[in-house]
Amino acid sequence: MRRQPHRRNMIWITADQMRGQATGFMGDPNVHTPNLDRLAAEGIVFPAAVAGTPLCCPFRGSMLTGRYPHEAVPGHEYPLPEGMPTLAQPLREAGYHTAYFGKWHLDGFKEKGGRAAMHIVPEERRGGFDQWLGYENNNSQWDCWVHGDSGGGEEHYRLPGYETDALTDLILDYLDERTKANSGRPAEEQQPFFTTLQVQPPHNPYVAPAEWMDRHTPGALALRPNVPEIPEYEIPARRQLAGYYAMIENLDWNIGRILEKLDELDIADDTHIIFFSDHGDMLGSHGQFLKTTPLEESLRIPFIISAGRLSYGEERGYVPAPINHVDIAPTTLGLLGLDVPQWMDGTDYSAYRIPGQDMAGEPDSAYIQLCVPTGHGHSIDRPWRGIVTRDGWKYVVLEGQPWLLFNLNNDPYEQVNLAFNMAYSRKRAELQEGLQQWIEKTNDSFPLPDIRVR
Ligand SMILES: [Ca+2]
Repeated sequence: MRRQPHRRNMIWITADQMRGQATGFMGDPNVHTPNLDRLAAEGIVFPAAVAGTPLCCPFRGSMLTGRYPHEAVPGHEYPLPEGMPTLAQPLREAGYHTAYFGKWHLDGFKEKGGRAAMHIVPEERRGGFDQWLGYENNNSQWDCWVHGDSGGGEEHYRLPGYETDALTDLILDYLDERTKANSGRPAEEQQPFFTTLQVQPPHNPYVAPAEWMDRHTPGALALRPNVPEIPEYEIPARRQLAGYYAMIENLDWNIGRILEKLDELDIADDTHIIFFSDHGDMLGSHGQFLKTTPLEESLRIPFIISAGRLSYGEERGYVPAPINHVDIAPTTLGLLGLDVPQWMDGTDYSAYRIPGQDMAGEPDSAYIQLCVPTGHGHSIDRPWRGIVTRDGWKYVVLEGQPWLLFNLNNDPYEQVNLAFNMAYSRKRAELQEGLQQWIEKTNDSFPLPDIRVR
């Protein structure tokens, strides 16, 4: 017999810098992702999902707190504010066992002070999870150190082999342990769990095990049409993409190992899986690399709500809502049948997955921001604010200045900027009105441009 929804388990699988376009089910011709395709086919896909701030630390702060970056983690190497509750709190109050594995990047460690992979996040700054084994930041997939406590006291060691494979091994062990802890107990006494696998691939450096690297040849890749045919951009784009796709295929294989384990332990039916990334990667589109820009390759993330096994009792299909970073925690609680605390700003989208439930209070747009520029090369050098609408428009402003206006319905590669086109001044005013509402609603502040037509 199926357990009550609130007793189901939850696994988040989170990639780093994996853009939303780079999967088989989204039509990328260069990559084979059979396990992600299976999750997508059996679950709910949000093709319009966005990283409200396309940058690690702010995204992760919002992911765990359901609050916008300006109220949580505004910029690169900013810490999660002292004492701020995370998703772990309502989960633990509801009796969940909670465990976090992998990349954290929320302790405010400054990379110029040494290698963040060797930084030990203090126990009281691990977000309130029962178990926590991970690292602040790594960027070296063959030399991945973890620090923390996976149940047997503090430990610090170098993971064997490739990061994604080794972190997945930790999750597989955890699934074994939780199943063992519940074995022999009646269903109502079994403790459900929340766990997450947070891997850094396909973040640069673009390196995967040889078995995966062998599958991709830079010159044979089909580039997005917005990668300029200029050697300075095209050559590095091809070289990076070959490794990028290898890393994604390796991650996909590891997701397959998790699905097999859930089957083996007979908990596939009882386990929700949410797959997403913290932002994308430009990889040569518009002659740009990496992130922090609101362009599609940086902003758009994969987002799937699925389960360990196909369930005919749940909704499937594609949902056009621009689900955002702040919505992940509320949606997680909603899927588990738990109340969303007042301090979370995001929207619970679980009704799209749960049969017989209707969405209420769904916004018609997502609020996107870069509060604090990183100062890194290949990044945007000033703050911006913007809005992405459910009906396919994107509008972004710099301080006191319009910047970008795209109709994604007919221009998915963002080749025509309408921000200064008089024919679209009314659309621009409408979108700026929506943007202003977001700024007010979220207690943000930003000098909007004067866009009155003279
Ligand atoms: Ca990241």
